[in-house]
Amino acid sequence: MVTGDGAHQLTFNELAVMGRYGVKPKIFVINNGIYGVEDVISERGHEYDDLAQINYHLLPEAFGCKWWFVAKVATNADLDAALERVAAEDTAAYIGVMISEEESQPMTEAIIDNGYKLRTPPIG
Ligand SMILES: Cc1ncc(C[n+]2csc(CCOP(=O)(O)OP(=O)(O)O)c2C)c(N)n1
Ligand SMILES: [Mg+2]
Repeated sequence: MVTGDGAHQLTFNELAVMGRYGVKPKIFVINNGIYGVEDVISERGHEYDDLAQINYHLLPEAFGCKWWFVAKVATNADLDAALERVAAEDTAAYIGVMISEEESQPMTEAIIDNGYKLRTPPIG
């Protein structure tokens, strides 16, 4: 499963169920620190789109997921190393992938501006 940090903040309680039943998922949490899609549907830079910073890779243990391979990665080399382990081992894996806010939005500011303005009726 690949999830964003904002989406995962609504769902990570399910880790406890995974721990309880001993399932072995491979989970990647793409952590850009924001509810990024809001850039496109409202506008950039609202504080309410900033997310609480969680050390996601510590969650599996807290939720009773024993023996999971966990990692927090911030470089391509570290991600590659984690992926190699995930591929090689028959284990549950949970990888927090740090991405900078600037790098996480594939659209230009001009396109985002245009997008949200089209959806926002003018006032008055
Ligand atoms: C089942 C469901 N619940 C809630 C939402 C509302 N929702 C839309 S985007 C989003 C999360 C966006 O933030 P993130 O996962 O960090 O992704 P980013 O845009 O930063 O890549 C959520 C929870 C949804 N789309 N579907
Ligand atoms: Mg996000």
